[in-house]
Amino acid sequence: MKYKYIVINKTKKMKYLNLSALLIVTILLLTSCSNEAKKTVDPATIHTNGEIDAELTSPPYVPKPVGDRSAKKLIVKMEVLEKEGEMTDGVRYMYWTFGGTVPGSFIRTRVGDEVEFHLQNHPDNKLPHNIDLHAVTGDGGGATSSFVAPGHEKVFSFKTLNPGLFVYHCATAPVGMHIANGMYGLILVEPEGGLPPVDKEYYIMQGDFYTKGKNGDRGLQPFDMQKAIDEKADYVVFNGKVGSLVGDNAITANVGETVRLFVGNGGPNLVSSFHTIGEIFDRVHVEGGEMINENVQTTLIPAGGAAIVEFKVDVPGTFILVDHSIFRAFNKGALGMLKVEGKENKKIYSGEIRDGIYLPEGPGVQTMPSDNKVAASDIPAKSFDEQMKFGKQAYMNTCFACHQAEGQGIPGAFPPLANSDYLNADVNRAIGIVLHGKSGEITVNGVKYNSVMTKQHLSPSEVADVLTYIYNSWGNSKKVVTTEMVKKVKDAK
Ligand code: HEC
Ligand SMILES: [Cu+2]
Repeated sequence: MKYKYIVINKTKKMKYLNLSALLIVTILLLTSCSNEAKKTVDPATIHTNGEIDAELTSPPYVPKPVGDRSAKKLIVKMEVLEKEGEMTDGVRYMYWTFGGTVPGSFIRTRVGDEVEFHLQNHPDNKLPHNIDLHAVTGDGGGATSSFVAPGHEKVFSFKTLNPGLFVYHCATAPVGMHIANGMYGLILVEPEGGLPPVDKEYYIMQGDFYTKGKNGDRGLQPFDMQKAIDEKADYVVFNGKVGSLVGDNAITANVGETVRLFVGNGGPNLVSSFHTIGEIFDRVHVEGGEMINENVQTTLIPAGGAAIVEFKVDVPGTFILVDHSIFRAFNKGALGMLKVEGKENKKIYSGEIRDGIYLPEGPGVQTMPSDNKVAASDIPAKSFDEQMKFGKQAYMNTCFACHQAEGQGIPGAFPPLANSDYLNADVNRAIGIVLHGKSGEITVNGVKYNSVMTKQHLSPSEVADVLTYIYNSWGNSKKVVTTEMVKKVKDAK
């Protein structure tokens, strides 16, 4: 305001001002005025008119946009449920949830809403809980007013003053443990008039989990406090479990549509480097706030923070969502999929134009003898169950990236291992492929592949385990492969 005053005085004195300079000053004045006008509306003074029940949704879905509705009293009824769920195949976990899911139900509000929050702790629960919403201006973000024992309900209310995407979480001691068990979610506060409309909106939230057993160890896995303190996560996942956004659970869009992802990070510990393979984020609401960055490859999402990413999908394909701290994606679960259908556009992406084999150092590259280090881990598995367990781990660590979680492969690129006639026809040939790699044309279930699988760095017992796992999964012929069989093939070469 002061600045504007000085400018006006000066312009009055300068009588020789030409028309164009005057015009520029006028434009400057107008823009500074409108900027100021926007900021001077105090959200605390926005009147609410009427009362509605909030629509709450489970991930990956979000409630309807607020559009241009006026500010209202918004009733949110959120139930805390402690319930067992599946972290990944064969691994169970006791989740603590807001609304029965991890992350918790999505809450959608607009600036100036008066949110009447009912936190209900189910009578079957064992522990008290509360809620700290980062969208709240007030003591503890609501936590101090919402501490609630099983079988009780607490009510408090707050006015949404700042637009943005905010994390909410339980803040009951030990706070880290409540968060680590899944007690977090997102609340969106839309600006006056709502966010610009898009075609598809989804809700994704990353979290890190700490289990007594190692990644993949079966059974009901208790929370491991020491690993959580050491920040050594066994699982890093989107939406509470491995594979929550993979295969049939993938999120979808059609070519030409605009997509908006509300991405949060519950932590408790790890920061996410959120990235979509084969897409560039056209717009990112940095940290979920008002600042917009454009043309972003990877956006950082702090623990207890969020981002809104928006992009148009131009070509069909499966776009992989990852935490680009990439071992988390391929080894700990932080991997999802966006499936886009529609017409190809060869100008934007050609697909494969030519397929030639490129081996500058000759085939030796693929058959390099491995060093002695593997020998140490080469302890033969004892029982069939152990072979299956170790085999699955080896599969998820080395084969999964290409042959996929259910051995289904990727059409045109990686042949299936599920129900594979090629695999089942010749066990020694299969052992050879894993030991030495494979190139040249092969036909699997009637489909031709002509690609390269590089040599896999596995010890003989690991090869035996992974093949036993594959042969005894997904409709294959149930062979058991022993370390001796692998050694025989190895020595024959
Ligand atoms: C980098 C990608 C990649 C990885 C990792 C990979 N493979 Fe392959 N695999 C391929 C490709 C490509 C082919 C086809 C090769 C060809 O066309 O000659 C193939 C073929 C095969 C085949 C024979 C074809 C069939 O479908 O039955 C078997 C068996 C196989 N792989 C097993 C494995 C196992 C076991 C692992 C993990 C230890 C593994 N692969 C890891 C890419 C990969
Ligand atoms: Cu809690």
